[in-house]
This record gives sequence, structure tokens and C-alpha cells, in this order.
Amino acid sequence: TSRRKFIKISALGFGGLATSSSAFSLFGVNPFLDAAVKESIARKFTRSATYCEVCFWKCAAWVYTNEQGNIEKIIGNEEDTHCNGRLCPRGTGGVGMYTDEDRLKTPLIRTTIDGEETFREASWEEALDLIASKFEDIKDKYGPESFALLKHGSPGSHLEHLFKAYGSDTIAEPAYAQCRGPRETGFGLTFGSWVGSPEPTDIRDTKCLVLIGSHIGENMHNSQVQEMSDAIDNGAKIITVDPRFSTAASKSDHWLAIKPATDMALLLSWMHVLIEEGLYNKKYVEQYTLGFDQLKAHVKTFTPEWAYGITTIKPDEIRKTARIMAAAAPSVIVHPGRHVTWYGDDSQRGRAVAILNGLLGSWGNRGGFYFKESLKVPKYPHPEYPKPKWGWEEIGEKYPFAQMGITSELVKATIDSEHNEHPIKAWMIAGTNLVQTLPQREKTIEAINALDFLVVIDTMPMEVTGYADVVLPECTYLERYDGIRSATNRTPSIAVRIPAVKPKYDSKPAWWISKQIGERIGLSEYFNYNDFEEVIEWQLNKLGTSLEEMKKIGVKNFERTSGPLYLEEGQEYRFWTPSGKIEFYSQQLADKGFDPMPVYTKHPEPPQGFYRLNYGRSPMHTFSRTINNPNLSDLKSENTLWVNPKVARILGLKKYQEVWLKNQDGIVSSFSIKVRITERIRWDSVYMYHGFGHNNKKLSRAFGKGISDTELISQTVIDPLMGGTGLRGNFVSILTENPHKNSEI
Ligand code: MGD
Ligand code: SF4
Repeated sequence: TSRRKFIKISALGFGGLATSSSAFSLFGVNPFLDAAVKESIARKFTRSATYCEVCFWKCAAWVYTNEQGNIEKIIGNEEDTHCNGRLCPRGTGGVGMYTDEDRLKTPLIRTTIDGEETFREASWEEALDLIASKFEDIKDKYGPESFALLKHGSPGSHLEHLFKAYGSDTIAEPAYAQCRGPRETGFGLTFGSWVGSPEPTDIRDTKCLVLIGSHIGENMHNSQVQEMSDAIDNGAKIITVDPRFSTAASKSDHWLAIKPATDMALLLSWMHVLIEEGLYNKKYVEQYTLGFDQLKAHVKTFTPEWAYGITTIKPDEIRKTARIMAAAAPSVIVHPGRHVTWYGDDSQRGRAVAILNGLLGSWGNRGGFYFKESLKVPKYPHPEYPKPKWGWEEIGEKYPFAQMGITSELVKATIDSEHNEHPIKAWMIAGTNLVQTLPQREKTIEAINALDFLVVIDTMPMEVTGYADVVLPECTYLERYDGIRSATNRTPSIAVRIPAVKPKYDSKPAWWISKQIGERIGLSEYFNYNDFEEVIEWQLNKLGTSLEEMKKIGVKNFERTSGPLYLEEGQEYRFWTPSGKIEFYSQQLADKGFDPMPVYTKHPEPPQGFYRLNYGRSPMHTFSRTINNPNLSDLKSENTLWVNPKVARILGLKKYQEVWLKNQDGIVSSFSIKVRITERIRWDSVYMYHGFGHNNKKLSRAFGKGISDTELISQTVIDPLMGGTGLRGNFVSILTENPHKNSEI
């Protein structure tokens, strides 16, 4: 049946890779290799341990290199409890990040030749000297706080060390305010604990999984996808709430095709049913929660009939699904989602999801949320960091529940730095393609233009590198050491990243770059090692192992020490909230003038002739970083525009017709996109995969392929609790004539 096909998501990907690239043809279906084949591989090839950097799940893997020193393949490390020994298709294709001939090859410095700005190649010596002099200049003129770091992924931690040693805590990453931040706030306020990554969702043992705009399967978070297919095999009920018939929806018992932007009404109504029908987990609620009576009164009027008028989901369907959850409770998961910056009330929606889980008693129970554990990797000794006079917390608007730097506030403060008591004058960008990642692109560019200095560290010539004063080519994860991966799971594990090959071209690892800059600006004592290998060795020794051992095994698993995975029957338990209970009613919110319990707010709807711009992940790609990867681009080279047949009829659109999009503010897409006519999307929305539509011509495979959703996001709604950027309130009209006919892009 179609439910079983889900498992093949990964098999499909591997199959595709096997035929699409000669490097993979030999061992394309790697997760299923038998022992004999593996042994013969081991004899022919050298293997080195790594963990994947194609997304941030960090699955441990073996990299096999042949006698000529070329990487032949990457396969999952069987001992890794974090990924169960399997990689997703992107991870298998990760070698493309190394082989990509478009990679940055040498440091570049902006210069003007004949009145034209261009890059010239430079030596590392020259580029690093220049950067170091800028670090000194900014410090002398404004203080170190005025140099900001915008980062993502492994390079970020090395550079964060440099910045903190230098005296700057003006640091932010898009994975917070443009991604997971709101759910962390919502769950933090309710359970006193962040969800974190990976989510401690006990999907393997669940009886009911509820996905709200979270499309596991396309959102290829390896072990979650594996656990979800196991859960399906075990007969778990899947309920998917999505305006789009996602892959997860196609495997679901119930697909609730909700009207976009109305999820809060559904969540409140589910609470209403659970409480009014007495289906909530009474023992659990009594023992562990606070504010049930207030919640009961609060949701009294949120009947399924009320929600129907808002969400377009039939009252019967709302009741039925609430009863399914209750029947499965406490082995039920209302998934917190991952990319949750949608409509600006996202932390409150996170709260609603958390409260629903509280009513069902899923937190701390088998098949719900387990108590996660990780190993603390000891810090390599260094002098204390100086205390910055100000940092990300002082910049821009104040959000009382923000716990990390807010990228968009940093951008705003940079634009405004002339009139700002906390001026931001220079940026280092590492591992994030900010121009393609933050909405309101013109603001990011305006901020960049206002800077005294911009250095970008990347592996590829991306959109953002084009704006830099200095570009530093980092080598890929396959060519470098990085910090120890300590995974947070049912049981702790660590994994190491050892270079499988020498850095190609003139590229260098971020740890080396940080050390070189640090030494040039008098911070040598923070970099008290010759090679990062020494740092890892020291840390591994403290953890009772060694680099030598880890090179052989790649991953080390540890026993739990924090106690059982789940609550024992009736166990006393103190949650990390002020009251020690799961807070249905949040005094913390009330004290700061926010709604202590979530409320439904109506969000703008598409004007006549416009459709809501909905976007999500492609299983073959991670944001914009993989689109040019030769292996992954082979599998999916461009995005398409999902359009409902009704809309196609009205507009006279044909299958695969080329169209352009224009948003509510008159912004027109740079490139065209092909139409995919499908019932899988509601008539009031269109959908596309995120990450495409690159406009850097240096990306030979990705340039001009498909449309960038980010480019069309000019309206945002900011989450007042933590500063998250709500991205889903944009509307587009579909143009069938090329709007750029007379202009060159
Ligand atoms: P990418 O666009 O993939 O993701 O935002 P980003 O982190 O900016 O850019 C990653 C950059 O890192 C690329 O330039 C890549 O070449 C570079 N890179 C890859 N590997 C390395 C390396 O080893 N070293 C260095 N130095 N650089 C490397 C992600 C962010 O985007 C997130 S987390 C989310 S959830 C949001 N998603 C999202 C969305 O779905 N839609 C829209 N419109 N915007 C979004 N923005 C957010
Ligand atoms: Fe790599 Fe896939 Fe794991 Fe992400 S989920 S780390 S891309 S193998």
C-alpha cells in the first residue's frame, strides 16, 4: 500500500544516486550492504571517520578513499545510535561538496580595476593580515562589540571562540529567529525545557503522531524519518495537519487540509474536546500541571464548530482526531515542528502544542517525549573571555523571551548604526548564505552596504560571498577536523570528524582561520595548540578514549547516567519552570504583559488574484547550500510551483508551463518556475521547495534554476516574545508573460 512506500523515501534517493553519478555507482545502495561486501570494501579502501555536514543532524559516517586518494563513497557508521548506521540521500551525496568544481579556491579581496569593483586572488597571508587589521581598527574605533558574527554549522563554533576571545558577543544565526526559536520558547515556557535538536520525540514507540506543518520525510531528518516508518509499520496512527498533501500526509490516517494561518484555532479546539469530553490524562494533569482550571475556562467556547468556521476542518474530523490522540495517550506525540517561524504568533502556537502534549501526558512517557541525554564535552582550557560591554541582547527591539541572537535585529541595527548607541560596523559571515536566507533581501543588502568591512567564510561562491570585502575559502567537512559531535538522544554518543582527504585548492579549515586571526590580534593564549587534533585528543582523553581509538571506531556510545528514559508511575518530578509544574497558565507571560494562555488571532488573507506563498524542504536538499552539489543537483535541479487544478483552470495554466511570480509588494521573481498542477495543494495557496533560484553565475548548476521563495518574502510579522521572523504572510500572483523580457538579469 502507499503507507509502506514511505520507507522507500531513502531507498529511492540512494537508487537515484547510484545511477546518477559514477562515484556512487559502485556502492550506491550503501545502507543495505552485506558483511562480505563491506569487508571487501575495507580491504581496498582507506576509511576515515566523520559526521555529516550536509544538514545539521550530524550523522556519523565512514568516508572511503581509494589508492589514488579519491573519495569513493560515504556510508553510515553502523555503531551510530544517532542515525542507526544509515545516511539520508543528501549525506550519501555529500562528497559532491568536495568534488564541486565551482568551489572557492583561494582567498579573494575586493578591489577596483578601471572603475569596476571586482575580486582579486590573494594569499592567505595577505587576506588574514587585512582581516586582522580590521579587527584592530574596529576595536580601536568602536570597541570589539561592533564586529558581529553571523554563522551556521560547524565553522561557527570555531569563530564564536575567536569572537568571544576578542570581546564580542554580537553573534546570531538564522537557525534561531528564522527557524526553531519560537518552539523553544513555547516549550520552554510550558515544560521548562527546550525541545532542542534532535527532538526527544519517542516516535519509534508512539501510537499516534500528530504533525502540524512538519513534513518529516521531505524534511529529511534521518533518524526521525526512520522512526516514523517504523511507527507506521507498527500501526501507529498518523494525523497530519497541512494545507498541502505532503509525503507525510500521504502516509497518514487523517490529513487535515487546514486553511493556512489558522492552526491555533484547531489546537484550541482540540484542547476543548479533550477537556469537555473528559478525555485528557487526568492523573497526569493533576500531578504535573498548573493552571488546568484556567485553561478549561479559556477553551470553553472554542468548540469544533467555532474552529470549523476558521480552519475549514469539519467538526466531526476535529472530534474524531482528538479522540484518537486521547486513545493513544500517553503514547502520543504532537510534534513541536522544526521550522516554525510562520505568522508571528509562533511562540504562542508552540505553547499550544506544548499544552496539548501536557493534556495528553506525553512528556516523559513512552511513545511521547523521552528524557534526553548527552555527554558534556570538556572545554579545552583557555583564559576567561573578556566581558563585552554590550552584545546581541542590547541590540534593537527587546524581546523578553529571546535566548539567542536575532539575525534580523542585527541587520536592522547595522542599517541604523549611525544613530545607534550600539553601532555594528563589521560582519563576519560563516556558513550561512544570508542574502538567500533572510527575508527582505534589500534590508540585508542595505545593512551590508552600511558596513565598514565584511568578511565571508564559505566553501562555495554563494550570493553572500559576492558582497564581501574579503572571501576566505573554507575546506569542506571531508577535508578537516572539527569539534566532537556529542549527540543528544535516548543514550549519549560522541563522533569525530577526521580529514579523509587533504584540502583541495587553497582552502583551509575554520579552526585554522580562527587561530590565525587570533594570533595576529594578540589572542594567542586562546589558541594554545598547533593543530586542532590536539584539542580533540585532550577532550577525548578526558572522556576516557583517545584519537587513536576514535579513528578506528568513529563513534562511541555511552550508558545513560541521568536516570530512566520515562517517568515512573506516579513519580515525583520537578519541571524546570518557576512553579516546577507544566505551566498551562504562564505567570511569566502574564507578568510581561502577554497572553498567559494562547489565543487565536486572525492573520491577513490573500487579496483577489493572489495566492499564499507556501514553501518547504526538498528531501534531496538542505536550504540553498546543496543546490549546486553535482550529485544532488542531478536528483533535483530546480523547484516547481505547485498549483491547484482549479487555479490552473482559472488562469489557463498548462502542465510544466513556465511562469513568474509577483508578490503583494510588486516584487517579481528573478527567474521563472515550471507549473506542477496538483490536487495536493489547496486552491488558496501555491507551494515551492525552498533554496532554489540562485543568482550567482559562478554556481554553474544552480544559477537561474527555479525561484527563490526568500526573494518574494517582503512582509514579515515579528514574534513579540522572542523576535522570530514570521515568513508565511506573503501572497503571489502568477505571471505568464516574462516580466524581464526587455531587461537583462
Ligand atoms: P544555506 O542557505 O544552506 O542555509 O540558512 P543558511 O544556514 O544560510 O546556506 C549555508 C551556507 O553555508 C552556504 O553558503 C554554503 O555554501 C555554506 N557552507 C556549507 N558548508 C560549509 C562549510 O563547511 N563551511 C563554511 N564556511 N560554509 C559552508 C538556513 C536557515 O534559513 C534556516 S536554519 C531555516 S530553518 C530557515 N529556512 C527558511 C525557509 O524555509 N524559507 C525561507 N524563505 N527562508 C528560510 N530561512 C532560514
Ligand atoms: Fe547528513 Fe542526511 Fe544525516 Fe543530515 S540527515 S546529517 S544530510 S545524512
